[in-house]
Amino acid sequence: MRKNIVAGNWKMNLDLTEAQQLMTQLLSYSNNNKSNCEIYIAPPSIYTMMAKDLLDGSSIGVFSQDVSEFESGAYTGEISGKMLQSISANGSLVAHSERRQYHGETDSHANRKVKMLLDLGLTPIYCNGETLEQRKAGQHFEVVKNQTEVALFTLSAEEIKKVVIAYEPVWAIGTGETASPEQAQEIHAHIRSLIAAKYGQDVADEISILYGGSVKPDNAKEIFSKPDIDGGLIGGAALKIGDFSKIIEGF
Ligand code: G2H
Repeated sequence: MRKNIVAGNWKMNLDLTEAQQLMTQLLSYSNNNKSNCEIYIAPPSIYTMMAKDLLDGSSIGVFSQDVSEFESGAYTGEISGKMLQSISANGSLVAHSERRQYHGETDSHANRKVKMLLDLGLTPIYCNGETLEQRKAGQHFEVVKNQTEVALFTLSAEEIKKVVIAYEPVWAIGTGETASPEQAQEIHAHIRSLIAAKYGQDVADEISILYGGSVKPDNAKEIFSKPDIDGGLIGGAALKIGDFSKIIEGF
């Protein structure tokens, strides 16, 4: 059956000393952790290799926060999938709403990035979700459908099974505003039903769909208890070991 996952998206936070300290804390935490989920972190790219080194031999996987859609070449500031593969990173977030908002990323970009990661044997965590305006206009089901179809539905069944999806309503990101567990569950079930309609229920049942958007220690357990919510993509609360570990223990 599908995996439970808690992934920490550190975004553009922490200096070197703070990042090292948090990785060391995560390492000792993971040695004693008995929770029923996989744990990943996505630190800023400058710390990705350090994370691989410090967490070597632990159960914590390392992701990039973004990856180029291109293989190599004159793309200043970008990181390629092959580079991630060469440091044995697990994969990359793709199309996080902050990449969409500040860097013009679309689901067509996401589609190419997802395919490129899969071809390299890496795991994409593909992010989608509606804005506040779209939710207020009652368009959230349609928006998420379009996003999912454009980004993922060119994949084969074998490929899409390896994708992790993170539903992150934009209005709940870093705002302290969380989708209720019921609101999140209905979109997760919707995404799974879209995949089931295209690829079959067996394929849909294998895909982990994470919720992201102001997940905190006090709401994680209830969110994770929903049948179609297989974990969380955690931002602010992933920056403190106490908060992150309590969220993990929501499983
Ligand atoms: C959503 C989430 C992590 P936060 O962006 O991807 O961040 O938990 O701070 O809302």
